[in-house]
Amino acid sequence: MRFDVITLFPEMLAAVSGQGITGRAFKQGLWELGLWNPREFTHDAHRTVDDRPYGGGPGMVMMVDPLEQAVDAARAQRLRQGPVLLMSPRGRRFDQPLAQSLVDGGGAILVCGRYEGVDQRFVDRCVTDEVSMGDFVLSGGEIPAMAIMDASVRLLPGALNDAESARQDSFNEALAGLLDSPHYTRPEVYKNQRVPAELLSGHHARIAVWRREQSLTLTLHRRPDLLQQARKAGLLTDADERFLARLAGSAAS
Ligand code: 9WO
Repeated sequence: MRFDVITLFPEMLAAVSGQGITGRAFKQGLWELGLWNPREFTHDAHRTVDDRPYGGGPGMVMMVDPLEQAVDAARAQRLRQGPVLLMSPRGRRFDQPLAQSLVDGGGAILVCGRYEGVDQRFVDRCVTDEVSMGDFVLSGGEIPAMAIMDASVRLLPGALNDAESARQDSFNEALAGLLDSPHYTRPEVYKNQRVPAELLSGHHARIAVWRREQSLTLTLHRRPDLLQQARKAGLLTDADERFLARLAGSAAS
């Protein structure tokens, strides 16, 4: 897998290639990172990458030519071409299936805008999809690009150790169905707050039931859409439905 990132701030991307799970996978050679600064593809003395917007308005717009040349240079280094994704709140919402499809396709070219945005002709000429992390505005696309790479690299075979893989499996289950139950570690009592007795019982079956019920309660309250999805996917057992009916009953009274 290979990601190529088009960015005016390539140093930012060291956070993903240099540290943690993604950094370890990078050192193992499981994925490659190409960094392309549009400033390196300018030809004027000031190395200009932005200019004032036609029609007026605040701020500056990234110019089409340095961006297109950076994408072309990235393409020339790629064996499998893959999509060219622009980080933008106007785009398709990023999710786990999109991360998996990037892994399956061998990666992508990720374009990070700065200033007020990029010249639309660059979008029309080079961008295959716009991708959003959610309904908020950032100062640039670099952090969304890092999120995409983090989510993708974790899915590569060999990127996670055994403990991390077990955790990933339960997270995938949670994404397909329910939110994760709460976690506790030492101490048993912190400022009068106890760890739930069920988790200290040592009864594996009882612990599993408690966690499942916590997940169901949390998902019902915070993400009823996910609960409905899980129901439709046939992920809820008869015991789950009985527990949810009991919850609905006690909430009504
Ligand atoms: C900003 C914007 C705001 C409202 C509607 C559309 C928009 N597009 C952009 C945009 O592409 N901005 C560029 C990248 C330049 C300014 C900083 N950028 C950015 C990307 N801000 N926020 C994002 C972003 C990307 C993905 N998910 C959430 C936010």
